[in-house]
Amino acid sequence: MLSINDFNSGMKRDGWVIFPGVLSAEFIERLNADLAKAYDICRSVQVKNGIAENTDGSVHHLVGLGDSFFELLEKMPLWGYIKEYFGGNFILNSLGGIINMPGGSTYASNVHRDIRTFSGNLRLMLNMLVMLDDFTEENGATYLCTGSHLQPEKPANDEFFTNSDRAIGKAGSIVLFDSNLWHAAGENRTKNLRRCITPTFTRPFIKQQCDYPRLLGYDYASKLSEEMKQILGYNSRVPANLDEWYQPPEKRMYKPNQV
Ligand SMILES: O=C(O)CCC(=O)C(=O)O
Repeated sequence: MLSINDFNSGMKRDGWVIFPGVLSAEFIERLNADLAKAYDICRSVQVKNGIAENTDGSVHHLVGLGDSFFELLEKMPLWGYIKEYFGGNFILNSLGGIINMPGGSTYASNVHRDIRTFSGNLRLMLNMLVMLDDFTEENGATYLCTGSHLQPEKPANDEFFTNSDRAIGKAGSIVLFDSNLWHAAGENRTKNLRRCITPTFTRPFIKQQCDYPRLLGYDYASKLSEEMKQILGYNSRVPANLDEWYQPPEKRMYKPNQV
């Protein structure tokens, strides 16, 4: 595993690092089986709500859509690096995935970054990309514009696609990248799917893309480890009335150490 020093210098200089071979083949198989079921569920809502066109191959909010996604968070060996990146506590901002289909493209194929406001050296958000298939140039390995986490303006497409590196790795590898980094999914020129899970993390004071504690229910906290409560956002909830607000520190919805 990467040393913390190498992680820090890679993130600072390049804006991204890769951890090869983090997940086992057996676990990847279960993640892929759950991803297929989750896709059917997400797709039916995308179609029902009239947003089918640009969302093909995308899944969102996998919390609660399969046991293996929970297990991914419970067993994740990279929390220490992520805490180092933020310099303290952090939470899950979103838990989605991309099924890059042969010849297909999603909104993730456009050059983009996942934080709307460029935050420069202020670290507000981090992307994770969990490879569920081998990522190759042919099947659309993600383009990562190395060093562009320091660049507020979007690069022109030709400059971006000429100069970017590719996130090439075996299934089970994990990439972490600064959310200021410009990136895009590549084109899948093979006959097979190229799948990944794409969690994002933020400092705890930033709104989650979906309110996971409310999705799971506040009572669900009793089933969770301290670490999972932290990551899912149970320590940084927003009180909705005076009774929830006036509480001793240990019972507060927004705990004192969520800076
Ligand atoms: O699927 C990919 O290669 C890119 C994923 C992506 O753009 C994202 O996670 O924001």
